[in-house]
Amino acid sequence: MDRTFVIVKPDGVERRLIGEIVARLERKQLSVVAAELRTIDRATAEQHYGEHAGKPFFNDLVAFITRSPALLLVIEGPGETFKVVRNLMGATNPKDSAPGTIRGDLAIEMGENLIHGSDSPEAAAREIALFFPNLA
Ligand code: DAT
Ligand code: MG
Repeated sequence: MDRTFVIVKPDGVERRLIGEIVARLERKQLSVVAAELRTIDRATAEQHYGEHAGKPFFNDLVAFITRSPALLLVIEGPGETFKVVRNLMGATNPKDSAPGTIRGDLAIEMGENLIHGSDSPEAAAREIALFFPNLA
């Protein structure tokens, strides 16, 4: 089995969309293998989004992801799980995300796009290790 890392971001928790978002992953036959509701600390957020350090939106991004609890998830599927999740998420900017996707159906602003999913197997391994260091 193959794992990826997902965050239901603070806007998703605040809007009471945890069930909706997790249901979409489960309906696809993906499994939740670890879950924690946690307010992400600033240092972890800066490490997680390190690829965006220095970009004009970086400070707003870190402030957003740390503002209230987020649901951290390790998701398992039969293969290419990161890609399956990315397809369910939809494009980064919800104004471009296709209907039928999580962002396409439920979000409208780039800064409040509900869900994070690792963008490669390497990112999945790195992010799972960052957020769930005790997971086998
Ligand atoms: P994704 O979340 O689809 O992997 P990303 O890794 O490129 O997208 O960016 C991380 C988050 O940063 C994204 O979900 C929303 C925000 N973001 C990305 N590009 C942005 C931009 N040009 N302006 C404002 N926020 C942006
Ligand atoms: Mg990304």
